[in-house]
Amino acid sequence: MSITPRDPARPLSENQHLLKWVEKMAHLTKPAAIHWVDGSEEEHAALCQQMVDAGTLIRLNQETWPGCYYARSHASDVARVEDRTFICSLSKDNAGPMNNWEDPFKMRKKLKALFSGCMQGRTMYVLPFSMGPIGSPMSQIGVQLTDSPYVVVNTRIMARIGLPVFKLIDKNVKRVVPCLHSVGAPLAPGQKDVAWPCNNEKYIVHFPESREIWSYGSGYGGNALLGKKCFALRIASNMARDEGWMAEHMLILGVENPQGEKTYVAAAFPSACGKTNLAMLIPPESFPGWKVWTVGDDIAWIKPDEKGKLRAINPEAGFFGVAPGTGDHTNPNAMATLRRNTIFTNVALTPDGGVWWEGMTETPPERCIDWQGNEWTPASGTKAAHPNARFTAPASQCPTIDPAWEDPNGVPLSAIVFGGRRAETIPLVYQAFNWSSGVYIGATMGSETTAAAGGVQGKVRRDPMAMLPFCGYHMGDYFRHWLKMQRNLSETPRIFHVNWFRKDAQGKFLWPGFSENMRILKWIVDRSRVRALARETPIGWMPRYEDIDWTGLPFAKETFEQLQSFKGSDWISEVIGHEELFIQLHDHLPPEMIYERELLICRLRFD
Ligand code: TSX
Ligand code: MN
Repeated sequence: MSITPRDPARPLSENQHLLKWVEKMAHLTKPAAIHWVDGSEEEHAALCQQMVDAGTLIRLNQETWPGCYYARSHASDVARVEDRTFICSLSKDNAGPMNNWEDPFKMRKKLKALFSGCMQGRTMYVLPFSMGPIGSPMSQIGVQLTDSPYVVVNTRIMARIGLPVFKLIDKNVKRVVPCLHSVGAPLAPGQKDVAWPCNNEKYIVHFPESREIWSYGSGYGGNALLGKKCFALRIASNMARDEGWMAEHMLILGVENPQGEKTYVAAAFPSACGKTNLAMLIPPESFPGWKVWTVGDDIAWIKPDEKGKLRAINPEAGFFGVAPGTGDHTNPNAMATLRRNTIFTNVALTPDGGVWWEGMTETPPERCIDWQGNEWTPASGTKAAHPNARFTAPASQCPTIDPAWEDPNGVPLSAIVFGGRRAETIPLVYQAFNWSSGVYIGATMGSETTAAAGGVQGKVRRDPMAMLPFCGYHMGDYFRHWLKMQRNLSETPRIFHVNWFRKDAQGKFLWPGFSENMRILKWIVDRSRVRALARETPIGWMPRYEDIDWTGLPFAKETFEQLQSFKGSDWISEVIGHEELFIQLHDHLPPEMIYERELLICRLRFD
């Protein structure tokens, strides 16, 4: 008996809104075929085979890299395009000064012209996805129409997709966020496709009031995997403000002590601070019985429960991590996670059908094919992998994945950590006095641009709560929302600031970082449980030398004191930097931010 394969053109939903929208968008974009994504293993295998045949994917050596594939993007399509990202709220004021804005009516007109016939010769996939565990009260649902099969197989890792989501949609309990995506490369009849179709003109557009996403011209990362930054941060931050919860650019981890007690911490860092490394931290050997569990590495949705305590879910199901710099020395858990069922993009390909990137091993391979498809040797003088090369890996494969990572009610949050890359001025760790001073610390956080990111080396860029590129409305209103959250809480998480990147006068890192960050995490966890173990300083609570567990690490008290030191004069310039940000936001800035700044100035001693 043979089983007839299902006809992918047959709708998998009976939801009339969805059916009508799909029809309307197909009429606009003119695809050659429509494929309703069921999320099955067979469908996944067929899509991968189709992309291997088309040259979009290379199947890696299945002995050494089971279930893994490799993709090279077009050289012009390698990262999110912030200058092409728009928040099209009805009023410009609502988008705020940190976002690009365009009149939604004008933008719709522009998009309709761009999307008109843009899927000709391609298949339009109807890809349903749940951000968060299927059916969790904290989850949200979207449907992405896309002409990129690469997006489909990546979203299968990054979100929950397919039949169970269509089932939810047919129950009609939650509003569906419509997401339209095209690589913007229609094919004329008989025209041969390229390995990575995309368009030079790119638009990543959000309509916050109608909760829609339209993305055109890119097939890469956050531009194309619309559930991630577009939905889970920019649209969700609007939903969260309206509904009394928070959509944050934060990792979530659980610290377990030798008594088996678990404390959950969320942390926001700008890029290039090692968020994924912290989420997967392995405690030093001198911390027997301590364990760090991973809940998520990028996004947290946080909501008060009926007792007034904050609980958090990771809306994602996978890690879309930066490959370069990830290795057995920096993050063995990430390395174990990506050993199978992973899609690699823009890394290098080794002769034995494996992958390599800078920082993966100490010694580079003798030769490989670089991310642009050229022969590469260590003598080439170029990077084998693109600095923004990525792995897309299932979170379930992480050795330290938290047993509660898919708990529909989330995990209870005891601490929130902000951080940045700062060679000077900012101590290794300090704790905010209270919620509003913590919001001030998050609002004013900044990070030094690294040469790798293409910026000027060493200039502080303010990145409030690491949300600068991801807040879907006015940053001043976002601070107000943070402050207001306290009113619905019986207990607020403690707020901290860390800086793993402080340097001495010779430019040497003062702090070993990585596993040793466990010592700081332990203090954070202790401080979240009890009020002892700290002293009050003008900028916040700080551990004394003896408040840190130094077991197994001979660490000089003088170095620690250097790490924790702060100079009034440095901090005055720092506060002037805060002021520059506030001026930009002035007409929406909550008064609390001004008062916190004034209090900070008054507490600082001028020297
Ligand atoms: O991820 C990092 N973390 C967090 C780890 C849990 N990185 C890498 C940042 C780039 C993404 C770090 N880099 C950290 C850190 O704590 N600290 C540093 C700086 C540093 C680099 C190297 C050494 C010490 C500090 N030492 C040696 O190389 C021997
Ligand atoms: Mn991120």
